[in-house]
Amino acid sequence: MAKSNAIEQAYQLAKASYAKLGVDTDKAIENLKGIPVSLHCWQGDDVGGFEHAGQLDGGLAVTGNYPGKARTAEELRADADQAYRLIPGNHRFALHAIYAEFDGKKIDRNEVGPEHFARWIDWAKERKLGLDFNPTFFSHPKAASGFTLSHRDEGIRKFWVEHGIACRKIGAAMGKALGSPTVTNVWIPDGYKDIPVDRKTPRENLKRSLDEMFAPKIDKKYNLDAVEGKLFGIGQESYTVGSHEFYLGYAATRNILVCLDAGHYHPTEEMSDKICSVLNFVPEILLHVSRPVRWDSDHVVILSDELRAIAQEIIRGGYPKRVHIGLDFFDGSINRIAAWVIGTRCMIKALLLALLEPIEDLRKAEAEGNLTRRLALLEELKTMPAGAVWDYYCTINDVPVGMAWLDEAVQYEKKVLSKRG
Ligand code: RNT
Ligand code: ZN
Repeated sequence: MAKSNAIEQAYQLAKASYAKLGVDTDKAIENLKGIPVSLHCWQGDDVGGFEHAGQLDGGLAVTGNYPGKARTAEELRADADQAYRLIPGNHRFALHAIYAEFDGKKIDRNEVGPEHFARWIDWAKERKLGLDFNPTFFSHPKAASGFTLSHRDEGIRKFWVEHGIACRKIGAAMGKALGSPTVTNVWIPDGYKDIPVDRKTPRENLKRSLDEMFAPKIDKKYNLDAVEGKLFGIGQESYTVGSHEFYLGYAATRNILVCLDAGHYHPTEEMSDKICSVLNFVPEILLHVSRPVRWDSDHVVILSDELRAIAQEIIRGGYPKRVHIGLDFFDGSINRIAAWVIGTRCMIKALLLALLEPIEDLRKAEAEGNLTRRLALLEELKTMPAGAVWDYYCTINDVPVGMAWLDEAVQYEKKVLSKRG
């Protein structure tokens, strides 16, 4: 794509404006290139997967019936390819165990292996994408009771421990093949709809299961383990076994990653504020960037104040190497590729905005107690020409500028998605 003159000129003007504030836009762009975002495969097919063993459950719900969702791994890969063509930079892809390819064989969750992800790994390798992974502790007959790793039945509990171990090995195989560690994230749906009398036993079971699951040593060069807590789920309103306190304690004492999901807290609580808190106690974290609307609704991520705050915390804290940015939303009511693109472009934009702050100046003002300057500068920044820098970033990354990306997504919808019936 030829660099358009107007975009280049607008960029030069923006660069000069930012320079007056002491911000180097070229440097911001350089830094932005090095921050990958992990796109979640499950936006492409409403968390369906290819096992077709059962309905989506575990308190997860996708609403909307927009036509054209991916029905096979090939379709999902093609759709993801289309999304990546519209997203600037080099990124990652996050899979769930239910996206394995069994080629017609019947393979249960505890028997899944790297060979069932061979095509995904080849696909990622060709595109220089890193992969992340998730064991799937839902949509399965052995999860139908609402309990998995914390189950009181030893057989069921062990089954899920085996699934967890199998998935960590898959994560390691992915990380090894792609030369970049896979973050393998454990989220379980376990909990009660109504008030339990014994909150203790399931948590003790979960702790034991996790210890068994994480017992096989895997090189951190290949796989990083993460655990994701939650406040509540649909049908699990009264009690969540894997609460935040539980997992923070677990991750901190085991030196593994904790995953913070933006939709998993009380409605007035903000995930952004937790990043530098937990990084005092765990080596690295995984983020599930999502957008809760009144509940953990997993709306498509937009450039909200909270998204900006998340990016600011990562950049201001100097954490890009310790914070793995993953997305976690699913909307079946709009074009699913567009949903991926909107959410991911917003995440990248938020990072760019954070990189365009005169952070030393702001920090100095704060440290000196000059809170007037801090507020004035923060407000001034909101109307700086960041859009020109963003357009330029898209251009140098050979992806469409402005609304042109949507035209391409609509073309693909006409050519491909609408034929899916
Ligand atoms: C559920 C968790 C979990 C899932 C994905 C599909 O509340 O956020 O991360 O969304 O694993
Ligand atoms: Zn999540």
